[in-house]
Amino acid sequence: MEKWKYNYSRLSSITVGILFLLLISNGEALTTARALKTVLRLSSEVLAEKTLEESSKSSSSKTEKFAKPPRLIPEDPSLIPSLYNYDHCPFCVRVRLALGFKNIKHNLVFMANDDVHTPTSMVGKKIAPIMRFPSESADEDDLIMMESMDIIEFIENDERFGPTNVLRPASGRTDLKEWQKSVRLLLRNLQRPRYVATGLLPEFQQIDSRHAFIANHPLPPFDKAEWKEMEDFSQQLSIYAEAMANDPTCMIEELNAKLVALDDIVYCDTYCTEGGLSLDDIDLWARLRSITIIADVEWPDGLRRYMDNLAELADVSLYDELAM
Ligand SMILES: N[C@@H](CCC(=O)N[C@@H](CS)C(=O)NCC(=O)O)C(=O)O
Repeated sequence: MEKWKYNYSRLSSITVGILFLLLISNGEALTTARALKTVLRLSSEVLAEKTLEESSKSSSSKTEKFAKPPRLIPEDPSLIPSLYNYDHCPFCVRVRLALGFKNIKHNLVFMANDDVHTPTSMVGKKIAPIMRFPSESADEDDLIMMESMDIIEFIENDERFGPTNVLRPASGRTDLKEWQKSVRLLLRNLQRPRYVATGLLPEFQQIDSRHAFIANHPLPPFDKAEWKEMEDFSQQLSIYAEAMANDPTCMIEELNAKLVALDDIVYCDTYCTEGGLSLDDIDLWARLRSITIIADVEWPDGLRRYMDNLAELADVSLYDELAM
């Protein structure tokens, strides 16, 4: 495992190298901004790695601060587990968060949204997330699991995946659930058209996958049955096109107010429920990540730090750079 660890001095020289390239290049502002962000991310990874080393040296007393376990990488790369997922899917993001918090190396397999064969061959239906844990012996089949919370429970309770039960259980708080419910339709209206319109998400790289998503995901006020009853696909397509063409200002103002209310009930900028990082964060952050695909949303400072801190801790990126 040691040889996979970042070497501090090597990473520093990479950072300096990227900064140098930035200084001598005449690249566009966007490219420069992105490269700078990469430099900053790499630098913060160096810091995180150092902090981790320091915290493992000092046997500090139990605090609410989450101690990320050391990187877990199987010696045999064929044993690295694979998560079959869609990038936009909050249930998939739950699993990515848990794997990230636990620092478990994994393969991310982004399925096309119209790919029925891959998930069906593993679990008998089209669904994501699906996790495949390769078997260690030739006589045994790989373990294939679906259901986000079952997968998380499995990796939280099995010592092969490092320290167990590093996340606190779900608190059962109803305010967070109610908040999520209160924005469900609003977010559906804003997020769904953007997922396909960016053309950048891995599951929507081809027209068939974008059309499969549109055919299966109604926009309010239509429900699933009304959507399916529509005469032809061009009707659904034009509703999506209209949703992108319409001015989103009113909906975004409503969302901004909702985020202010959420900011009040999120406990601090590293976890949402008093006591420490928990399954509440797995559920809430996975949903909130999707909001970052919407441009011009005003995030309250504390909530924004919560988003950024957990993105960094779990190594799951936000959508800010492709927001529209
Ligand atoms: N309860 C499941 C829900 C999974 C789920 O609904 N996934 C969606 C994607 S977000 C899905 O695969 N839907 C079927 C489809 O897209 O065809 C879990 O927590 O894993």
